[in-house]
Amino acid sequence: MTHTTPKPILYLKQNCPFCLKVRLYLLEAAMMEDVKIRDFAPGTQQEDDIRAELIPHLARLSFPAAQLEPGHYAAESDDIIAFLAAKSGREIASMPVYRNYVEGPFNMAMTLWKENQELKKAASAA
Ligand SMILES: N[C@@H](CCC(=O)N[C@@H](CS)C(=O)NCC(=O)O)C(=O)O
Repeated sequence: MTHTTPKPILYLKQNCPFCLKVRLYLLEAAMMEDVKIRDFAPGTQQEDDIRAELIPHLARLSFPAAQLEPGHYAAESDDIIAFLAAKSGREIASMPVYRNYVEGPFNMAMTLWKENQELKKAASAA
């Protein structure tokens, strides 16, 4: 990746499972120096400032979010990773740490979260 254009800016919430996908991709692809990370803890002034900065640029704000290129914003972890993968040329298929996280703990967390939502809905309807 050349640095003649500004580095992508990544907005990452601490301990967020979707943001961890992006962090793992960056680490395994050795891309930490190719991006600028704006990291924040939930409930802080830093979070309020980042939200105020991003809201005008995104139809729906969630984290991770990124300014991939000047004026080009994204707020889907898979879109952000696809952009980084295209820049790095690193195939996700050849990245065991990233894949183990996504296919293991990440998928498990998503499955349990969905099940929990359904159980809560069923319990409140009973
Ligand atoms: N589809 C999104 C989901 C991301 C998501 O739900 N992130 C949570 C943080 S863990 C979030 O942003 N929640 C709403 C918020 O903090 O405003 C992605 O894959 O990037």
